[in-house]
Amino acid sequence: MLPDEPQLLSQLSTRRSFMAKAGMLSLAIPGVGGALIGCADKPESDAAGRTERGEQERGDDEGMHQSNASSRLDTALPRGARPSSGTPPVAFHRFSPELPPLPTDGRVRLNWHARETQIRISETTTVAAWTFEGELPGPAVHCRVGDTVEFTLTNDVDVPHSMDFHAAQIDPKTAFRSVMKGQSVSYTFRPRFAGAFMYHCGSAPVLMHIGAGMHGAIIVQPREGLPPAREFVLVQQEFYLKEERAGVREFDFQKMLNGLPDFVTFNGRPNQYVAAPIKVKVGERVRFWVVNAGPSHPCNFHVVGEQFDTMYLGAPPGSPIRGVQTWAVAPGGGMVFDLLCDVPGEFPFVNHGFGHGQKGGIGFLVVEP
Ligand SMILES: [Cu+2]
Repeated sequence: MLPDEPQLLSQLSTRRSFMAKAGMLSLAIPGVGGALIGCADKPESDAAGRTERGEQERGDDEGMHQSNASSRLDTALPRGARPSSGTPPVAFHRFSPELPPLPTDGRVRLNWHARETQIRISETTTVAAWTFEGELPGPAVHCRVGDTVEFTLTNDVDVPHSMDFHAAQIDPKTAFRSVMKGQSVSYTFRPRFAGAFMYHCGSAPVLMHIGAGMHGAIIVQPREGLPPAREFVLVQQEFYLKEERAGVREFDFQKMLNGLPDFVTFNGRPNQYVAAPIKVKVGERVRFWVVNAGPSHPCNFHVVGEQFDTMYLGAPPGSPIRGVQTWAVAPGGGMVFDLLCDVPGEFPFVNHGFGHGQKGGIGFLVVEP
């Protein structure tokens, strides 16, 4: 239960409590909740003026930039994202699993915003999400080993946020630091290894920021390429939600700690690829880039009626193993799964930890003749 605002204002005694209250008060102000501009698989391209690895910052400093490890600004966050007044929910839409195209010039320019967005994840459920670019999961990023990723995060809301790319090797204290409302952090990196990598907000408590929606996938192709395939990105996420209030369900930090999710999803909507399957043609090779955003449970990836022709333990095309039935993708991890669709039919892809498959971690791959 949240205290009323006069009570809040009487308690603005420390920076920590100030951040708690500011975060909650802001959500009652129309417009602060964040407008949607999200697009699931279309990175923006207007960042400019970057220098080299993680050394640049923008915006008002005032000692508010802190590494996540030492940040004490974020301890209010277990209260969760509240429904924001005046901001209509984002209508239900299928999250495209298609891998977006590679950049043509070896550079990916991402100018992203941290926003609070109400997102309808099923016919009956709208969640108050914390997002990158108003989407859940955030937009999929696609590049090659050695490409240059120029990234800027601007925080539009009062809760501090940050960005941690698992595909980067960079000083996290500088690059992955939290930024306050109206501030930005910029850094540049060049992925060293191919693979399916997670990105996420790393602000404390990380469990809340990942669990409330601030995560996604960066897919790094090897320079030498992989066999031609139909390529899809699946990000698994667990949802831990409070009861509905004013038509919206907030995220529940205590439930996250307890680890019994309400839903488990691929790309943020339970069962969405049951309702609208992924379709390919017989004879095609299908490649699933699977990232497990967690925050806490494995993704035991399996395709019913199929076997993985090849999967890669790391840095594809190195370390291939063949004939795999199921592989557990760890929270914070990602794996690449190839299968040859030489038999027509409807093939469920599931989290074979079936409690979680039952909670929404399932979809259909339809192989058409
Ligand atoms: Cu965050």
